[in-house]
Amino acid sequence: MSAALLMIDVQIDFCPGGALAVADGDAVVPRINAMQDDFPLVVATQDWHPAGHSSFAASHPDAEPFTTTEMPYGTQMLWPVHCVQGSAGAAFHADLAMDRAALIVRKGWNPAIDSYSAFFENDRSTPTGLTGYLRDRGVTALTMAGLATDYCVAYSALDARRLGFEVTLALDACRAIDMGGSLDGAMAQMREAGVAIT
Ligand code: VGL
Ligand code: ZN
Repeated sequence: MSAALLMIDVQIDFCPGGALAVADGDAVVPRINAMQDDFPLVVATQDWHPAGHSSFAASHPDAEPFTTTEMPYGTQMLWPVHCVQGSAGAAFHADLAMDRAALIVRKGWNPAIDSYSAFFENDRSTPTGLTGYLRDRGVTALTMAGLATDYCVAYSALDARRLGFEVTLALDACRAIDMGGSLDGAMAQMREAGVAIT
């Protein structure tokens, strides 16, 4: 069995002061840094949207952030403009140790489809390529940490279980957006799917 640490979206825009700030989001940084040496492989994801991305409320006439719209692939939450490719807010938190990251998976770059999961876009079928990378590297067990617990972390954990990986959620190294019961719902789904929560 080979294990990998997946560091999810530890970016400026998801930290206090950022465009889509998660409460206490930067608290994950020292925790994730401290975990890295326990893993032979470290992989990071980076939310990476083109300007005018379809998940931004500002890209839809009269739409407010944190409302939903129907996309061809299903219901999509509309977000404030965040993690625009090359912007300061899209950068990893400056204190996040990145030297050991063997791979950075950028996601959400397709203008027409959002991508919460590290494995599939929000149509739940277009792959990012991470599955093949991990399988090629002999990885069978994944530990996940980062932002946000109820969106990108949860979608990644659920997809990873579906793909047959052992999944552990390092809950104290995650922080949530937690809107309208989204955290409780995500935690229930992850427990149901067999995600180990520590
Ligand atoms: C995320 C909303 C929009 C996340 C990314 O990283 O959880 N959430 N884009
Ligand atoms: Zn995003």
